[in-house]
Amino acid sequence: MGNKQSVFTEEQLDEYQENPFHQKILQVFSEDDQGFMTFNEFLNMFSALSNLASNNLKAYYAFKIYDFNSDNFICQSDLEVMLNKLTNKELSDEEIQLVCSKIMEEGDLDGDGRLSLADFEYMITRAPDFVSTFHIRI
Ligand SMILES: [Ca+2]
Ligand SMILES: [Ca+2]
Repeated sequence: MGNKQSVFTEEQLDEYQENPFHQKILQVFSEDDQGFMTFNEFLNMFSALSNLASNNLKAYYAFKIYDFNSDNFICQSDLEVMLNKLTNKELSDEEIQLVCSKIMEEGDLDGDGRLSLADFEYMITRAPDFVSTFHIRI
């Protein structure tokens, strides 16, 4: 028993490690490709994921995280990756396609077949549940 203090409670640590997105999260919040974080990046991550973060900030980081191929758009393939991770591949291909086209229908305002950050922010403002649970659901 020293004076060492962990930033996490054990429970938070478990939740973090089991989070299927944690690789991608590290990539978003870390400037180097290896996924190592500086202390400041680490603080940024936790402020973005906390309940105190503004909705815009959460939307921004959620967008970066869901943009798996990092082309600054969330397209069909990003959505497929996201849904597969979120559901542990329990959805059939048809179901995935259905959900993807639903999301595009809702969110793709300019009709170019992919979600820009602006499309995504607008979609989120209409789904406040998404934002309020972002710190868990990513
Ligand atoms: Ca993308
Ligand atoms: Ca669009």
